[in-house]
Amino acid sequence: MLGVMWLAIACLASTLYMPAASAEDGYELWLRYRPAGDAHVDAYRMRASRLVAAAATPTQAATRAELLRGLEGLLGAPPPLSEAAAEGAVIVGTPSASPLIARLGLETGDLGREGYLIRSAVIDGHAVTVIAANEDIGALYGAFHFLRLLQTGQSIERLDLREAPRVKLRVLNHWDNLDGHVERGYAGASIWDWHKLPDWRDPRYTDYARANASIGINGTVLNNVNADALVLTPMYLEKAAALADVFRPFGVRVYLSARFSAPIEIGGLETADPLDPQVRRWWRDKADEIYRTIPDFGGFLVKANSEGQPGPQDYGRSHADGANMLAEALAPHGGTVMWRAFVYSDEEPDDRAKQAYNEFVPLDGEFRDNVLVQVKNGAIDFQPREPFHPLFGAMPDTPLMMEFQITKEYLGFATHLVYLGPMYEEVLAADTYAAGEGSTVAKVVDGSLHGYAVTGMAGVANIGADRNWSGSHFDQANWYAYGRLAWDPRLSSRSIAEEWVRMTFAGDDAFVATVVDMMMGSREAAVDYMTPLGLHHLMGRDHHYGPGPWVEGGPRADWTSVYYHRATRAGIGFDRTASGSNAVAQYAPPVAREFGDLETVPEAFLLWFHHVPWDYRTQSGRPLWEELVHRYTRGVDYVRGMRETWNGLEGDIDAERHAQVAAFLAIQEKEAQWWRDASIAYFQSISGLPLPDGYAPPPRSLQYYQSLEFPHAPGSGR
Ligand code: GCW
Repeated sequence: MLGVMWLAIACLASTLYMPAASAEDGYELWLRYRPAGDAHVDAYRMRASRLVAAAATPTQAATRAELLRGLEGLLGAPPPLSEAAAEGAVIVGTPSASPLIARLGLETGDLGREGYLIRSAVIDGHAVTVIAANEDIGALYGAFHFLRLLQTGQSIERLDLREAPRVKLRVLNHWDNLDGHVERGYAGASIWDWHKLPDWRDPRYTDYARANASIGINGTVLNNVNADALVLTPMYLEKAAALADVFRPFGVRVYLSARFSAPIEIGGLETADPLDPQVRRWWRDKADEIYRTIPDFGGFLVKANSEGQPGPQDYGRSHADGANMLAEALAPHGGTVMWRAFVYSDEEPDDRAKQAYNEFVPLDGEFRDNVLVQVKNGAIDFQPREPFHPLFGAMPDTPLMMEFQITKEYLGFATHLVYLGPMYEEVLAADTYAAGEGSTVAKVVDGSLHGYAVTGMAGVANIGADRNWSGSHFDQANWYAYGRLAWDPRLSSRSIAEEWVRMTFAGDDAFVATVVDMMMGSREAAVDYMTPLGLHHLMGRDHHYGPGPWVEGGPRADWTSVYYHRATRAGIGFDRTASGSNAVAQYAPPVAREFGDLETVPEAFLLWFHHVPWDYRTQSGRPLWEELVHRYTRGVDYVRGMRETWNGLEGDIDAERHAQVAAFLAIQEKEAQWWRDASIAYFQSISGLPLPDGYAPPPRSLQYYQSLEFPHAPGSGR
């Protein structure tokens, strides 16, 4: 009796004090599957009354499990499984695994390996929904799409959807070191627990793969491009293989960053010269060994002869020589080399923005078929805004893949709410004019412009061991948007944001519209309070936290701010026209003309391409100096507005996430103000001009802002 009582008390205590089983800590990302709104539940229940889904392969099992989990969450109970068609059944699979789907004789030829269709159909007189694909992985992607329809409150009647990815390799790049530090990571330590691998496979790895599959990401580079050769030793390959096993059912392949000098460091050779037969042999043997351990290994990502990394130029060879050697080793196994074009040298006096183009364009057509050249979206380095990289469109015979940064190295780390969708969209929609009007960057990347056989997009991950994965709730949207755009670079960032808000926070239409509007303006606001009018690379030295427009001196000019803004008493901006570095000439003639002419250059790129006097009249009619101050101030105002808006949404979502976002917005406002004040104080000290009327002066002296130090800012390179 006493025992029973104790049990009862214990149960009561546990219901009272146990944290809610599904704490709103962000762990579930956009896969929360909370109950669908009343308006839809009945219709959804009728259309998803049972599930016909095989589970004979790991991918099929994952697909079935996800549908059961999702439908249970959304509709209150998992639908019963069945083998036969029945009214309202959801039938998922491939013609070879599902006799019901085979009977429909669907046209799936154009869907490829990863595509799918979702269609309302009638089988044996029963209205059903079919999710069909050629391969299991396509069916999994289709299942996630179907769940997304429910999560976003859309109708599932009369469906007729066909989807296939427009880009083949949709890859995350983790800049994770083997010691757990994440370079430019703001979400805690690396999620890879190398020390406990391969024996301990954290369940989190499965959720990572699910999340990626839900947005179509099909590859992951596990380690930093500033690579440690150790990752290629047997001990680490075993660990990588364990991760590959977890990811495989979800269609996510493992890649590794390869250090070019690995043959010396772990192979005992005297050289890493790509034309040396022993070196070539070493890489071939290494590739064979890797594929014995990881049969579906994706390939290598390489940062060579960039920022001190070893590379083929150490031996007087070209990037093509280096890439082709690795490509040759991987080719028998179907692997790919992703060779980065992020190269620049302090020994090269030319404008840093021009160097990648100068080095790579002459190599067009010299790379093996299984090499992609991976190009950052802009020519400098993931700045809040950059014009598209001039390499896009300039290498018709070499597949170029896009490299976006998801982690916000230059956009406020984890605490600033900056939705990057509009930035990605702006770059993808930019017209290179490489083959006449309409030659957008998206068409270069998806291969349609030059007929590339392989295509790819990479995103530098913002994922870490933080419970919410990305360091903040809103940074999850950037992971999401990257994945969706890698699948289809033509999507609109607004529609992606809408989907994400509905899935992540739910809420009614008014809530969604308010939050989406807030997100859509957030990137422009960051540009305003950090680097308006085409300014760039003005952040604190090394850690890149906060403003540092005064940064000068040090090991190399192109790591300073003064190199980029070139402000003097007379004016400001980097002259990249014919009278300056002539970087504009790297663009196709119509673009070069547009950017090179003060009359036509978009104001957003004014100081990227032109050096102009402080009294230069901008489009608003304000002189440049006043326009700068105006934009810095406007950026801070936008953040203040986001704070107010968000505070007004209290009660619309769970208190837990609301509170953290509110707290982070307060940090953002403080830091936006800091960026504005410090930048104005600095540029005023150069221009010598009075502050325009109506603008608050910086509250502290320039010396104060310059004296701030942040020795332990997260994410530093090492
Ligand atoms: O953005 C810069 C970063 C470095 C990074 C480098 C690169 C991995 O500041 O931390 O190194 O670019 O992309 O290689």
